[in-house]
Amino acid sequence: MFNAYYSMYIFMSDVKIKLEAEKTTATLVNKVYEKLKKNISLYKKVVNRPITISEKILIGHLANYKDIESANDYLIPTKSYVLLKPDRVALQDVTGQMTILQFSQAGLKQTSVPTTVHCDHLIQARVGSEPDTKAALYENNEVYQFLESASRKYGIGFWKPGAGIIHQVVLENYAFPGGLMIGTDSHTPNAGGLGMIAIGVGGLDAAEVMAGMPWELLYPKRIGVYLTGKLNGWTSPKDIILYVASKLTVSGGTNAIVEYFGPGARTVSCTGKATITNMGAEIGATCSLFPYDKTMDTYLRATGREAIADLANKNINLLTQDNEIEKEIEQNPENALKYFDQFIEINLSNLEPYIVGPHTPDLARPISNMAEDVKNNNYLDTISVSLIGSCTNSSYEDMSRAADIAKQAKERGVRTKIPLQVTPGSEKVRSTIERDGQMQILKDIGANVLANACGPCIGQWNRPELKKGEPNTIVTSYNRNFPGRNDGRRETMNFIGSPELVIALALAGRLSFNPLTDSLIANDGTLFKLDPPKTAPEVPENGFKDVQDIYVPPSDNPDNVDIQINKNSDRLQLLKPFSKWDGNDFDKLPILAKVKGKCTTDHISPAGPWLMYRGHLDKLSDNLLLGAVNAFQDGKIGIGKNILNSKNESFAHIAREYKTKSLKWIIIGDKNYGEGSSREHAAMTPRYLGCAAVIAKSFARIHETNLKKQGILALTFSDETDYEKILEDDRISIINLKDLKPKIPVDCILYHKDGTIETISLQHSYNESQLEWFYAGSALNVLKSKDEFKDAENKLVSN
Ligand code: MIC
Ligand code: SF4
Repeated sequence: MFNAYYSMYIFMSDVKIKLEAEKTTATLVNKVYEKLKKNISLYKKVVNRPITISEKILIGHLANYKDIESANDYLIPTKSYVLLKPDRVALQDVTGQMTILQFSQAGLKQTSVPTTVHCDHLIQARVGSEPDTKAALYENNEVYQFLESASRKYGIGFWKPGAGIIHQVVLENYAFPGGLMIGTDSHTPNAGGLGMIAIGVGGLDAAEVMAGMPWELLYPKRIGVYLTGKLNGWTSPKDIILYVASKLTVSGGTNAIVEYFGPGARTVSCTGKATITNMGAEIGATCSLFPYDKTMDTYLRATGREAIADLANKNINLLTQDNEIEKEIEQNPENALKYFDQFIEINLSNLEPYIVGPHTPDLARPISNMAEDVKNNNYLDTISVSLIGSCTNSSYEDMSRAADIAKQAKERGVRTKIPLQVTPGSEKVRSTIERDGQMQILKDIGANVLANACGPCIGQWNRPELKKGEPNTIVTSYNRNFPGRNDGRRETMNFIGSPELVIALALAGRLSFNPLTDSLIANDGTLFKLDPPKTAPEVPENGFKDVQDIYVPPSDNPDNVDIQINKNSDRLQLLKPFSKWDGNDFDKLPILAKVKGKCTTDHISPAGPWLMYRGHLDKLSDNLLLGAVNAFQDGKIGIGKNILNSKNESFAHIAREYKTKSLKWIIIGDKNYGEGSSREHAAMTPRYLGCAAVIAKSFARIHETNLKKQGILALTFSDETDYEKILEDDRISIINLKDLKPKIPVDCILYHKDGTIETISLQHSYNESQLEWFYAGSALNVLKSKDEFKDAENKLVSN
């Protein structure tokens, strides 16, 4: 369906299928297991204790074997940086543009690591799947052409628009137990459902790995989640992660790997596990994962990867934690602290369905408390739109359970009271549920099917029916619900639950409905209660439908492929290197913004209509801090005081003016600054407009790395209360920059308007090599100065 449109707009000459470099072949997996075996056996001798699954996979991917010998000193959780060799890189179409632009600067002919690009974020939800995909192909033609030609040239697998959302397509085709993958999207940990350590990173991290360099990670601590019992009734895998999020909060997983295990874990389907690990991003975890088990075997076989399933079964000891750990915890849960820094136990048999929101994914309550919460908080009870699907919850099992609820309604002549939008995660699932009837049942109760893409999850959602500023409630089975996230409107309140719960709420049309206790009215006027959804098949009984023509392999004539960027393009712009540090301290710099409260990457560099400029740094920079709440001005959003004229103007406008005057500036952040996505644009746009430093109470992991990589000094207050000392007209100096050293605090002087001066102390987490990024102006400048890349010729030119 999509392909006809696709070929109308995208040239596809000289596509010849030969290279398999981008695939996860059994040979590759075997090689990974051989290395795991060797490294783990040495590590066990060194630490002399049973080890967990994340330890096994990380140790098995260390870049330097000799580091294992000194593991007791070298691998200190949250203290040591380790160098790893990932097996794969996954890119999506909006972060992938910058990644490829940066990779091209290394001047290599091909990527060194299997890589794929997925066109999912740029399709706007307007009417429905076909017209929306067609419109996206037309509107984004230039970007798709760039991504496709670069993929074919550099040996990257290219998944066309309509093929599906990155994390689903990766799960169906590339993820494998025991592997290590990085992806330029924060929900890359979705692949943890298939036993892989999969971590979201900024584009430059990915570009470096594609260029063959090792990848650096702060060695994570471990959070163990021990599952017993079995999900039943209305409770689904989604409720496990919503419950965990409520316990750990949006920053509780920072620099931690969350390991799920125990008898309960083995009862959750592979795709259900992926829902849980996907949403680990919402607690800021480095990643989450499950040990290998039968459900993964089932999923691998159903997706045509029998050889990998066989290999995994043969190497099961490498892919599961040592048996002693679970046994010891069974005897006494306190033993968990021998292996984990934090421990949570959940009896799935007692877990209730949860609903979280609005505006933050850790504001959770069991559905039984929702009605009261609606009353107490004056939430708008009437729901405007319900949405299911996304990268988080669109598996065959999810759709089957959602369809089970829909069927009960259909049998009583009931349709949803409000619009129901379905965004399938992949063409494989979409076409299979079309064949098997689930989609038809959903349509029968009123569902509209959107493209296999991110759409309303990332602000690519056109809602002309909604008046400007109109408060409204939506319910989704997605993962994020920051203000402005879904439709660009801060007044929209997004509540998140499982797909089956969302369908139930859509039938009732109100948030306070509890399907476990409340009744609906049938077409004949009688009252009825919905039965809990029946257990659904983990994978389709008749196999997944085979889907053709959604993928373009790398060219076997890469030298003949040209990648062109039009120099007048407003979508793509070649990157100019950021200038290196000029050797001077930051002297009396103004504060562009002091941000109050939550400041996610969606607040710093919003998505929605801005997604189209993700390959054009200059244009994109106009969205700088659009959603940030100004701490100085009673919660004003996106605007602040321009010190050059004392007027209130948008942050982006002020920053541009400072830039023209060569005046650098500073951002002050609150807690967990940069929470959420992996978009390095939230570091590149401030850098481009002259940001020298961000000083925050704390940072989210990916964003902190992105700031460092792009050459912005990322600092935290030694004493959080110093945040209060910073006033609107202050000038800030950060001194002794030439002497920055790992673990040594940095001095900062506040010059207040009334003439008083205060000195405060700041911390940082740079190691020696990261400090080089700051001095060189960016990590990319460091990469380009390395011997192997020095003479490299950038293959990209504007015409
Ligand atoms: C998101 O869910 O916020 C995104 C859009 O997928 C981002 C990536 C991006 O901003 O391009 C993410 O999660 O990293
Ligand atoms: Fe796309 Fe939403 Fe998933 Fe991000 S969270 S990859 S925007 S579907």
